[in-house]
Amino acid sequence: MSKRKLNVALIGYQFMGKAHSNAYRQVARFFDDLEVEPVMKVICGRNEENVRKAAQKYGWEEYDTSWERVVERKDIDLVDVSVPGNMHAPIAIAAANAGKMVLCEKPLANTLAEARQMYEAVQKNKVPNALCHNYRFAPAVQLAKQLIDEGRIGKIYHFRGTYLQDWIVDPNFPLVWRLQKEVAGSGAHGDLNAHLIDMARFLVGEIAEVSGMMETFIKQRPKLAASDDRLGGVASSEMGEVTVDDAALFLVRFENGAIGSIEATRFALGRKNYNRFEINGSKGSLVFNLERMNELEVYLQDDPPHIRGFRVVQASDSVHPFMTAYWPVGHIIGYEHTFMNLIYTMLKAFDKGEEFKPNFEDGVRNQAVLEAVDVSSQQRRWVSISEL
Ligand code: SOE
Repeated sequence: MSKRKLNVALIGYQFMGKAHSNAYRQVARFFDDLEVEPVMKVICGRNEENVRKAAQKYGWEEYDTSWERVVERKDIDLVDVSVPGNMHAPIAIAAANAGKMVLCEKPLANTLAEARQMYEAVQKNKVPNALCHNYRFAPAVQLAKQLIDEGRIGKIYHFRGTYLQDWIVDPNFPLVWRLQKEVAGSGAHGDLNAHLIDMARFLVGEIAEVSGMMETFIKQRPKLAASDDRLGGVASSEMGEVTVDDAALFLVRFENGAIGSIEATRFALGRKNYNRFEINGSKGSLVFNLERMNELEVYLQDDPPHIRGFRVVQASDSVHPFMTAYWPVGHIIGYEHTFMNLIYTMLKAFDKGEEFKPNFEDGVRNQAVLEAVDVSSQQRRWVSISEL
């Protein structure tokens, strides 16, 4: 069966550009039931030499250095925004105004005001929209959602989320864009807590109020001489100001009565990409940790008392979400597959004219929580999301 074509333009070619390119290239080869096939039309970036190399390496038909030109192209159906946060709003709004479908990297924007403008643009133009919180699409996380929806965990009392990394502990680590407020919006908070907020809302429900604190341990760093396509680069001898948080943690009260804690840091030595949550309910508990992303720990109070305990479910059987697309039972998947699963789900939804989640509305809700924590930390008080 020949598949319908959907022409994609990707803005950005670094870390996320690589992850998204891989997903577009592979998705239709794994998911047989996908009736639409993404065509990798054009990749866009400011540096011509780099974007030309990226086009060749990742398999894009063309490259361009002007996102303004790309979003206006008649032959483009979907614009994928995979650039630093300060450029999300202008590109996504222009794409929506040009009638394109839009996928945007997280966090949706650098401020709540920008996020709201982006949401308005997709609403006004009635364009399908998606937000790239890839961890929702790990099969073990989808299984957690299924168990909660089936009522197996009961009424949820606690969400405990920690996202721990250690890549900037060295004071000589250079001032990359992720450490500059005018580019990234915030530090560990928007980069990592955004994932946990999205996860908490996905699994537990809407957040009502927060009380938080944020800290920047290293206030000056060597300016960047040259960046690499990972997270770092080469330090220069000149120093510059770090204008974002290194760590941000907060307490949460959910609308449904559950309470929680959420913490992100880039200063937890030994923790590389420790994105973990624990949920405790009236009938059981769940634990997920990205560092062991194929597994979900499940505790069920209804088990016979003599064998009650956390069991480790490897979410890589054919009954688990997305897994039939890949390998025989037990042949596990990795980080890049979370993007494939997301893009598969998004393409399928867009093709059928159905809503995809998380979308820009979720982006606004996530952003409101991020901003409430910021206000709470500055004013040293509890902040209701409805205040913003
Ligand atoms: C770097 O902190 C980073 O790559 C984030 O930008 C991603 O969103 C997160 O998934 C992993 O860590």
